[in-house]
Amino acid sequence: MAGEPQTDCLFCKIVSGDIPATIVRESDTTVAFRDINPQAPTHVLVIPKVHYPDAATLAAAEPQIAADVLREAGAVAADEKVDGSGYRIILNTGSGAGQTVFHAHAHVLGGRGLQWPPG
Ligand code: DGP
Repeated sequence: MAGEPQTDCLFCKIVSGDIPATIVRESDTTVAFRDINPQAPTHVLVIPKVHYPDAATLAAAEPQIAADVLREAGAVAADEKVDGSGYRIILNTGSGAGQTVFHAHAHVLGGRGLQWPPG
């Protein structure tokens, strides 16, 4: 059922603690942890504790939790002190856009110059 933990979902297992991660922040509704394959000095993933396959689906079903994800992404940037120099929040949506884990997540990237447009 939408929103329920999925037994085959990697990020649900990080939420439950069954798979370890370097957690940098947690709120009632979200967890933020370092990406296993960082693309910048700061590369943190912010995920909702509830399972939805992507950010748009999350926002449609649980708009407050989607807002929580964005708020926490900003808080990560402040914690990491990349908010002053600029950072990027990325919501890859669909395999054609590079999404590989189908549990909604926001990438927070910073700590280096970021090119536009992204590849
Ligand atoms: P995306 O490509 O947008 O679906 O991003 C998924 C990210 O998840 C990718 O940058 C790598 C990261 N990732 C995959 N497996 C793990 C894991 O087991 N632990 C952590 N911390 N990150 C992971």
